Amino acid sequence: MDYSALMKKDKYVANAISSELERQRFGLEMIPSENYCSVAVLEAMGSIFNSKYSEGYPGKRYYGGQEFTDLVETLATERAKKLFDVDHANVQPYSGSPANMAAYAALLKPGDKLMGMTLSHGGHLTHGHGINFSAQRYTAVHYGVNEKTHLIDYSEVENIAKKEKPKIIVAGATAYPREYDFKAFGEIAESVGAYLLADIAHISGLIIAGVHQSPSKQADVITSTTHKTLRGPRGGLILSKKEHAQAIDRAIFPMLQGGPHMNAIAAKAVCFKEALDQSFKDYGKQTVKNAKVLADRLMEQGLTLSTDGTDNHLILADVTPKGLTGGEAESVLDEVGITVNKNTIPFDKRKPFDPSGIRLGTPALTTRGMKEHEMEKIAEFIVNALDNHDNALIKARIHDEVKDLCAEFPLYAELGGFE
Ligand code: DSN
Repeated sequence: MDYSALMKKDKYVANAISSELERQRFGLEMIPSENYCSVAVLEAMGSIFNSKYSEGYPGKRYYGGQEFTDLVETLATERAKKLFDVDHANVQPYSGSPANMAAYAALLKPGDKLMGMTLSHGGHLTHGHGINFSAQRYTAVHYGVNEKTHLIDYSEVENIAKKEKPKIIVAGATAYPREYDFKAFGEIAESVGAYLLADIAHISGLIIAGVHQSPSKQADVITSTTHKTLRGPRGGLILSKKEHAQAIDRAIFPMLQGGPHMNAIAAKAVCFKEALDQSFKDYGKQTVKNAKVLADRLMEQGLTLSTDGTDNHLILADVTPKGLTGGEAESVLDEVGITVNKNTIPFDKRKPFDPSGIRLGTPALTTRGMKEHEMEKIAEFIVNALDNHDNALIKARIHDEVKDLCAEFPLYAELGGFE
């Protein structure tokens, strides 16, 4: 990509992008909801489709000049259906929260009961958190994880569902390190006459890779973002059974959104093409292998992990045994070029703004080409930095080692620089 026009027009923004590129190139990005999309995806995202309005759907738009928008939206939709083996796909959601909002709007009436995982155990704001539209427009009830194991206890989910009789059950989370049993969720939903919504935002890439089970047989509706393990542009996606197709499409447009972001849809089409390739399956498998090695090494070196490990791309670690809060650990790791996020751990005694844990993962590192050997090194960097959080010399040395490791796995070499 050539940034010459931007550099001429606005040096402040150009400098910010240039600095962010350096930060990404020479840091270890370990926030599990982040990834590096391809330059092809970036090119589609930054394309002239940005300018086009196209309210409606292919073949039925409210503006003229749609021959090429129809083409890319149809490509994206058909590829999404093939990838996830579903009847229907809507590629217009701006992101994951609007996708969930549309799924509820399609299936529920205001006041209906929605049952999702509680935020403090790993659920998402849109799964019925009190300050979110999902609890204000609907009646929210929750399930959580077991206090001892931190695992979803499906018999407990069933008991709550039987007692509460929700109209919809949401399966999915943002900080659950284990595989979901969608078959169990499906049976529970069916037994109480509820719809099942699978929010696979975090694990969609792992499902495509075949390392996690797909909810496509059980779920009425599936929502996802496209930028996490799926490694595409910022955006959302809704997949559904045929019988919900019309309600989903109407909920997105005209109920909740106006003009779809056609540049993002073009970029989603590219991302889905990449994900249909065998190399994406290999990527998903390696992401999980990497996370398992990282988890094992972190535990060997004294960190306590929620559920004692991981089945997916993410790890939830209690850092209080190292004498730090989650917020402090995030800052210490930032200082050595390792980016993670502070995170509540289930049954946390601390407050959400400075909880006991950190959440970290392997999607972005795996995209760079890092494997098990690098995960072992990174586990050492992390533990060493946390153990020596007040030793500036040791932290500076670790930061140098982080930069050296990053240099071995060049990022966005095709983008060049801002020279
Ligand atoms: N913000 C996302 C995450 O980090 O998991 C969830 O929407």
